[in-house]
Amino acid sequence: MLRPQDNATRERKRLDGLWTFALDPDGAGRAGRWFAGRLPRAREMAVPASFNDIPTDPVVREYFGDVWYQTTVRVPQGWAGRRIVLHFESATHRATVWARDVEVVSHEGGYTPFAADITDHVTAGEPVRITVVVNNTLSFQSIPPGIVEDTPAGKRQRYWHDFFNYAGIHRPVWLYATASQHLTDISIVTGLDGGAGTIQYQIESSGEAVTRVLLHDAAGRQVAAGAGASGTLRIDDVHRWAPGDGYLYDLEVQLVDDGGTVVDSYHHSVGVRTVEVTGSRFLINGEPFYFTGFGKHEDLAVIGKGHNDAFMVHDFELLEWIGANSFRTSHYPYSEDVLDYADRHGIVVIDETAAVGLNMGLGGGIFGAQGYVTFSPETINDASREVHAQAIRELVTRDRNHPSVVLWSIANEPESDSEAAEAYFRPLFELTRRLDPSRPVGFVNVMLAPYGECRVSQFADVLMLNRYYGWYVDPGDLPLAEQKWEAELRGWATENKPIIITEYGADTYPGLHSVAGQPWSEEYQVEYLDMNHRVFDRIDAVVGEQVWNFADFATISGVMRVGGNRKGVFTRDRQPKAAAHALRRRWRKDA
Ligand code: GCB
Repeated sequence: MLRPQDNATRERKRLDGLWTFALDPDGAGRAGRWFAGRLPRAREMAVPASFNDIPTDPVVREYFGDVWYQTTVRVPQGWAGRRIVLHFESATHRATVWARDVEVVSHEGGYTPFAADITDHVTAGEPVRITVVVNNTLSFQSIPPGIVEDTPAGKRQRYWHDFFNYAGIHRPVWLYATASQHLTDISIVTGLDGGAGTIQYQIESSGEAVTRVLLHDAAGRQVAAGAGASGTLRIDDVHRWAPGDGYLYDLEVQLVDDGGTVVDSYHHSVGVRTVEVTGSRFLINGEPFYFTGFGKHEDLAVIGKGHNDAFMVHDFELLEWIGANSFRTSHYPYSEDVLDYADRHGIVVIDETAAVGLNMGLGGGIFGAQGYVTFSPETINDASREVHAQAIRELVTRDRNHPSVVLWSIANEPESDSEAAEAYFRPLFELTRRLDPSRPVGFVNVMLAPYGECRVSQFADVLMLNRYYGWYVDPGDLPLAEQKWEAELRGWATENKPIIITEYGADTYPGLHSVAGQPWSEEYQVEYLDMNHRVFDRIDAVVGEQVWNFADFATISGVMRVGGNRKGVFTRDRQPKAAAHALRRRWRKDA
C-alpha cells in the first residue's frame, strides 16, 4: 500500500480536525444504522488523537467497546473521473468505515494503515459523509491480547502490557485521487558493491501500463534510470545512508500509457545501506554498529497516542541532544512520519509489532493475579497466531523500504520458555524472513526466560534482552545486581550472536533526591545506569544499550505506577532527569 502523497499525478486532502464522536456502550450503532445519519448524542472529538483523555469523564477514559466518529468532506470538483481513495494511517485497535451508508472497509490491528477505493460512492464537487466505528476491546485473539472480565461492579478490560490502552483515530486520515491506472506497491532492497550502490526495485500496478524509474540524488541530479516493473539501478560512487547521515535519493516511479503520457507517479526516498549480522557483530554498511538510545512510546498528555509533529520533532531533538543513535518502536509500529524522520536524520530503528503481553507469567506483578495459560486452545491459539502473522505482514510491507529500520522485533516479552512458545513462534520467524530476507529478525526476551531457559531465541538473529537487575530484582542492592546481571549476560554471550539490551531502567520520581542513592531517587537512576554500563562494557557481544524509557508514560492504575511508569529519562513533558545528563556524558563524546 502506498502512502498518500501530492505530486504531479496525485492529489490528497487531509481530513484531520474536529469530527463528531459518540460512545456506543450497548453496541447498538450498527443495527441502528448510525452511519446513515448524524450520530446520536454526539460530542466533538479531535482527529488524530486518542479519545480517552480529551473529555474529563472517567467513563470515557476507561471505556472499551465501539466508539463512532463522523465527518463530512467535500470531494474536490477537480477530481471528476479520478479514482478516489479514503486512507487511514491507523485506527486502534480495529475499525469499519462507511462512505455515505455504504460499508467500504474493515481493518483489524491498531497501528497499520488501511484504505478503501470509494470512487463509486462519491461525486466530485459534492460532500460525502464518512463514518467510522472504532473498537478498542482486547481479547485473546487480538494483538495485543487482553480479556474482558465480569466483576461485581461490571465488566472490566484487563491486559498484560504496561502502557495505557489508548484508542481512537491516532494518525492522519486522507482522501486522495489518482488516475484509474495506478501504482499499487513499490519495494526496494539496496546493496553495496565497493564504492557503488545498487537499488533493486519491484513495482506493482493496476493494469498493463509500462513503468519507468528515475533516480535523483539529494541535489536533484539524475544518477540512474530504468524501465520495467523490476530491475536494479546502479549508482557509481554512491553516498551511503549511514547512522548519523540520513542521505536519501529520490526514486521516481512512473506509469506510462500507450501514448507516452505519465498517468501515475510516486516519489520514494531511498537510503542505500546494508545490514548484516556476523557472529556477535551487528554490521551497517559492513561496519560494526553499537546502538545507543531508548525504548520509546507514542504517549503524550491529553492526546495519548495521537500523532503530533511538534512533539515528534522535539523528541528527535532530544535524541540528538543526548547522543542517542537509535530507538525501538516499543511496543507497536509507530507513525510513518516518525520513520520518515528517522530516515532523513540517520537514526536507526528497531521496528516492533504490537505483540506485547503474550505472557501470563507476568500476571502476578504489575497486572494483578490471574489464572490463565498463555498458549492454549482457549487463550492465545492458532487464530491469535494468524492475527499476529497478519500484523507482521502489515508491518513489513509498510516499513520495508525505510533505511532507518535495521531489525524486526516480532514480539515483546512473550512467554518463551515453553514448548508451546517454541511451536507458536517458529512459523512467525519463518514468515518474517520470507517477507524480508534483507533484515535480521528477533524478538525481545523477558527475564522470566533467562539464559539457558529460553526456547525461542534459537530462531533470532540478534538477542534482545530486557533486564531489570537492581530494579525488579534486588532493588537497592546494586553490587549484588551487578554480579547476577554479569553472570547471566556471560551465558548469553556464549551464543555467538549480537546482544542488544533493549530495556534496563529504574522508576524515578523527578525531584526526589537521596544521598544514599535509594530507589526512586534521581541519584539511584544514575547509579543504576552506571552499574548496567559497567556490565555492558565488560562483555564484547553487547552491541547496544537502549534505556527503558525515553520518557515517563501513562499506564494502567497500580501500586507500582505513580502517575504512570516513571522510568523515563525525561519526564512526560520532556524535562531531563539527572540521568539524562549522565547518559549524555556517556553517549556524546563531544559534550
Ligand atoms: C518491561 C516491558 C515494558 C515495561 C517495563 C517496566 O519489561 O517490556 O513494557 O514498561 O518492563 O517498566 O516494567
